[in-house]
Amino acid sequence: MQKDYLFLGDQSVFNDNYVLAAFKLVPADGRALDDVATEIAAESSTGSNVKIRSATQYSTSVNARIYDINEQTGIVKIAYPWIIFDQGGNIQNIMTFLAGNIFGTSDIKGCKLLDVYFPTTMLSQYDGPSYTIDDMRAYLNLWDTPILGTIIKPKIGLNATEYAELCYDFWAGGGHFVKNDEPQADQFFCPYEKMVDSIRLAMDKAEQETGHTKVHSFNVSAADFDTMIRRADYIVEKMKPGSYAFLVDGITAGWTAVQTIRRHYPNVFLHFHRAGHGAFTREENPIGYSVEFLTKMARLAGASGIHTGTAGVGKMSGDVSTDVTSAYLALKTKAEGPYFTQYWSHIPPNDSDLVSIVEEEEKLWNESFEKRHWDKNPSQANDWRIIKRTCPIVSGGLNPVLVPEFLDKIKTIDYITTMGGGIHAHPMGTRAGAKAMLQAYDAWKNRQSLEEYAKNFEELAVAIEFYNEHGTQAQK
Ligand code: CAP
Ligand code: MG
Ligand code: MG
Repeated sequence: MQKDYLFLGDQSVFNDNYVLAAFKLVPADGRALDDVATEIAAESSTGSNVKIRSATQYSTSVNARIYDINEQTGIVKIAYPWIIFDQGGNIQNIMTFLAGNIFGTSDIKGCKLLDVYFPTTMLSQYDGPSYTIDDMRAYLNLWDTPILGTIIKPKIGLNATEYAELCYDFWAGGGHFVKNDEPQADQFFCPYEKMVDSIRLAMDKAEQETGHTKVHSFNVSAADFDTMIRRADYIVEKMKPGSYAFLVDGITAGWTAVQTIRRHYPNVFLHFHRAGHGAFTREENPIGYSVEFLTKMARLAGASGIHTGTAGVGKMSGDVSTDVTSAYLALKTKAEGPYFTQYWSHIPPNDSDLVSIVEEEEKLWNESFEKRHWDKNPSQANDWRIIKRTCPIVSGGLNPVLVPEFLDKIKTIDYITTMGGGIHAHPMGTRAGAKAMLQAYDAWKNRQSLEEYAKNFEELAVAIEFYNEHGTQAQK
């Protein structure tokens, strides 16, 4: 037991100098919860597994502080002086403290970081998002549906021309947004620069035919930052400003890769793909962190969008509450996490202006869903006091048939959705898949059932028949 980290009932942790973290701890056999909690607090802040003699008065003053232990639930709340973190807004360093060695210590059988609270003073040290869904909506001139996208499938293996052809088919069918799949990079059968060049030609043709702007999200993850920057710069050179996003595989490429792209390209939508997150976030994992925690870290890092799951509607694990809470933590100025209410603002929560901004946002939030339309100048878009929002990217086993069910759960249109199989498995092909997707959202906008609406739209009718038989639900 390392008592130097035990501050049960300490109220000073709420004085805006501390990051607050909620862990669910399961002690190793025969160990007491409070004993193990002090080991976790020591290892995730200043100490080791034995009381060190070299601690100074100052180092002791920045010890993590356990301020609450719930013996019934195993929930332990620990406060970290936020000045212990690397200066200059470094997310990687926070992760090393809070989600580092403690996952490996033998003191625990379970250590799940469920939620985190960032104090107001700390937020100004971190980047937060720069280019957001509001900027993308303006570029696409799209205000009355989510941004409707696809992932090119097969996941990998097409040459640049075949890849671009599917982009054209989807965009010509009315789709707005295409993304590389998470492993797409510079493979010998699809050289990176040839892929970019082909996509530009396909985009130009689709824009000319449809009269609408289009967006492509390019995976810029790579072996090193120089290569990432080289790929990103080629895209900047070849594509129109606003017509591209940069996708980073945030878990496998890492937080420093995410922040490098955020800082080099503040005027580009930063797409955080979370492939690999399941190893940390799945409900069955007793060791790791929650989707809510990951989503908060991504917004702090400045992701313009992060995948937040399909609220149990698609193919990935992840329950409604987790995915909806995460989407709201990404989007809202005041958002309820599992254990903490987070204010994404540089002014204190009790500031009367912030109170009215939050009230106004809540009103706009409810209206935009009911009206099926988002206002063109969301309250927080250019407010110096507010950390811009990160938009949910909703993907994973979705198809046109699942649109109403998901909308009923998420209750906002402010997200990007990407359907892979939900477009490219359509019996009439990719272009029809895109049309079916748009028709499904049109049905929702017109408050009609899909079946009713499909009476006049063959692509949706075929999608309903096909995906009811082959879609995600049937595969479960
Ligand atoms: C979806 C997807 C996405 C996952 C990521 C895939 O394809 O492209 O990477 O959705 O999961 O490779 O599976 P489908 P999450 O639409 O064909 O399923 O969004 O949960 O991070
Ligand atoms: Mg074609
Ligand atoms: Mg994918």
